[in-house]
Amino acid sequence: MAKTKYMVVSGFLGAGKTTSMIAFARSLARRGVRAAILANDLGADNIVDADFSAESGVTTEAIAGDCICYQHENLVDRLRRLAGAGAEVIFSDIPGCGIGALDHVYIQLLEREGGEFELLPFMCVVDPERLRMLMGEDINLPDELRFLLDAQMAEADLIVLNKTDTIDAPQLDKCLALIRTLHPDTPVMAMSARSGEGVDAVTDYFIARTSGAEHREIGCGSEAFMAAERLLSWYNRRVWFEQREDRNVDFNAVLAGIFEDTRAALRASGGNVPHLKIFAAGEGGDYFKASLLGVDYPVEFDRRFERGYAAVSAVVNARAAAGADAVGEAIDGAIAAAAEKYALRARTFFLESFGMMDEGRGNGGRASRY
Ligand SMILES: Nc1nc2c(ncn2[C@@H]2O[C@H](COP(=O)(O)OP(=O)(O)OP(=O)(O)O)[C@@H](O)[C@H]2O)c(=O)[nH]1
Ligand SMILES: [Mg+2]
Repeated sequence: MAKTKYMVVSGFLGAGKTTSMIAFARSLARRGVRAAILANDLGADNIVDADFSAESGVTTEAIAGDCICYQHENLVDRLRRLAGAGAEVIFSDIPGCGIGALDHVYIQLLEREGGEFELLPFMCVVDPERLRMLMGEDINLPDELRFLLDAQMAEADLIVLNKTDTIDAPQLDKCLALIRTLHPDTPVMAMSARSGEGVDAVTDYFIARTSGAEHREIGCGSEAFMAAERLLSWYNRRVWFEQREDRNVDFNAVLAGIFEDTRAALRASGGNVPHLKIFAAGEGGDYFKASLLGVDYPVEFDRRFERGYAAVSAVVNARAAAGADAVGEAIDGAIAAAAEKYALRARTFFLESFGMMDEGRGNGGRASRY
């Protein structure tokens, strides 16, 4: 029997990893190849990307709680399960601030599972807008984050410039030239996961190749890495909004308001949010999913509700360049404002919020006396 193919998709927050994995899975489905997504994130639960991928019709499992780099047995279990259920190709992403999966996932899989899986080229997805950071431009993100963007490309076997629908031909050339200058030995391809342009060509490329899976020195754990991670925080919340008098509340407006109020509060406190996402499921396949890729950009609605509801359960995920407290306050305030404006009761059933380098996150809940 053919080995199950496995590919890690890395890339900065909001680069389009999830959208790309869905697009690749569809491209493979058109060829009669069954693909699955193992959606990875740091939070314990309530991950927008997992819900969104599953709603998009691709077999999806979530592997949460930490990066796949640090839960090898669990990762292998999940891969075996998906393979057992018929997946011929499995994609998994890593949290958008992460590096290190080449060592911790690919090389570990080779060493410990003895080539049970065929490792496809390690992919890094890049957003042209974020690439401006490496062109010396200010896009309102801390300079320290440049390290991550570049290290992610340095780790990859294949760099995919995504979102080509957002740039013109000269900008495309400029982006490709920059990537080739920074990483002259790495193949670069361009596509739009959203429009589909170039997706089949990228799929043709990676499906026919394997990764060398050799260690590369990219500064994992370095001071530059720590400095970038210290600036980032994660926030996940699931809220149940309900309204007993009106069965047709316009939740598109409610959720759009949460984006706008969060944006305003973070602007006022000087923070930014490289990726704020909200997912909410309606009935019969109806759902809402939108993303904000920073306080200076418009909200992108991947899908709006087709009808009104009396109540919805919304999952809010923020990956912010701001302190965890500031992000929490901004979103709490936005949710409270939405509830008040639309006379909704808002009940929170899940909440977690942490700075990437917060001591209490890593010490397993032990006490300190310093
Ligand atoms: N215009 C355009 N937008 C895209 C494309 N690919 C993704 N997006 C949008 O960019 C936003 C982020 O995409 P995701 O796929 O969620 O990005 P991600 O890398 O998985 O984000 P994180 O998991 O949070 O790091 C969404 O609003 C997508 O619809 C593309 O090719 N073109
Ligand atoms: Mg994602």
